[in-house]
Amino acid sequence: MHTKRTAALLVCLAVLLPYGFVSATGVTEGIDDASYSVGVFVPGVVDGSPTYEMMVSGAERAVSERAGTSVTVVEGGFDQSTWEESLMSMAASARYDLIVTSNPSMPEIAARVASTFSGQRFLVLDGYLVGNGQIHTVLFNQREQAFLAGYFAGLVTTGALPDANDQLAVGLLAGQEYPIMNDVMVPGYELGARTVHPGITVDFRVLGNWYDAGKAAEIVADMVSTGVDIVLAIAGGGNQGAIAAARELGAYVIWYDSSGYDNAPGIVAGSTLVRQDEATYEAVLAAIDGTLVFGEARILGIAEGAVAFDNDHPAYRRLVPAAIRSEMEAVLDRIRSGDVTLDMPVP
Ligand code: RBF
Repeated sequence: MHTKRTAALLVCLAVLLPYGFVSATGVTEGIDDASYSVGVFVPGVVDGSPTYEMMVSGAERAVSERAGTSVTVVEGGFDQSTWEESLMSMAASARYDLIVTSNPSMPEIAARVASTFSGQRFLVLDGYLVGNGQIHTVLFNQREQAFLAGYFAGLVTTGALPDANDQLAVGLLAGQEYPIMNDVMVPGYELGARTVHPGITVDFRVLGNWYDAGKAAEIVADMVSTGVDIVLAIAGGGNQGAIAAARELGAYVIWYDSSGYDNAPGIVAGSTLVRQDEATYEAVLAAIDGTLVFGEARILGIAEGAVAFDNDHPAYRRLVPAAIRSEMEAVLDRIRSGDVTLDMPVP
């Protein structure tokens, strides 16, 4: 029990504590011994990766709305073999009430760390794990999302835009292969494109990392030289290379997770959306307020407003004719009404 003297001392300390604090591993905003401390572990780097940018902004927004809470962002870098050790160190520090992270490989890694540190709780976005009482996961319906991208690619390659050629080939550039990419996203993209025209082929290429824009540009240039006129870019920092090649060679790019038109108006022709910022914001607030259910795994899609196609941006409206914009609206309605069903397989 606190005496009056220790209570007075605590008030003094709270007043004296510095606001804003830079650690060796990341940037902390707010006071260091906050009543609720959130650690964001980025498996990669934030800059250039839409899902990570949204995770960080969502966590920051949640913390800004609850007095006495703080957030620390730790970038794990591109050497995936070090991620588990970094996450172990974060848990071992006992600094974080909640560790937030994102990508389909993280639930398994978080589960191993959780079994070592039984008091540590995790929120994993863009991943799926049900029944672990220390972990809450939120996955987006990537079959719906990839289908929307493929449908738009199909409309473009069949002649919707001026730089489309007369071949029925569309591209997908991925940073690396992983089960959801190979089993859900590539087939979802293909299904979307072939719903527009059954003769469309998908040229699927793998960059081999999430940062090399130079190599991405070479790969996309090669795709374009074989007849591809639109490429879905899911390659983190590599996406900038896809844009550069498309600009030089007269092709188009589809952005995947956040609105991408401002990256290259007229080149980024379409953009699917996932509301990872909202999902992170809401789940972190719930965790702070004590209402987030650990052990639960959610899948959010078009019906929940968590997956969408950005058909409002001025650059999109300028480039894409009204008839094609209407076709995108119509396919979204068909999915919403259940006329087209694209269930996300449970990983
Ligand atoms: N997406 C990125 O944009 N940047 C990354 O650095 C990144 N790293 C990933 C690492 C692994 C091991 C896996 C499985 C996926 C990664 N992704 C990355 C893909 C990301 O989780 C998501 O599937 C795509 O961004 C599409 O939403």
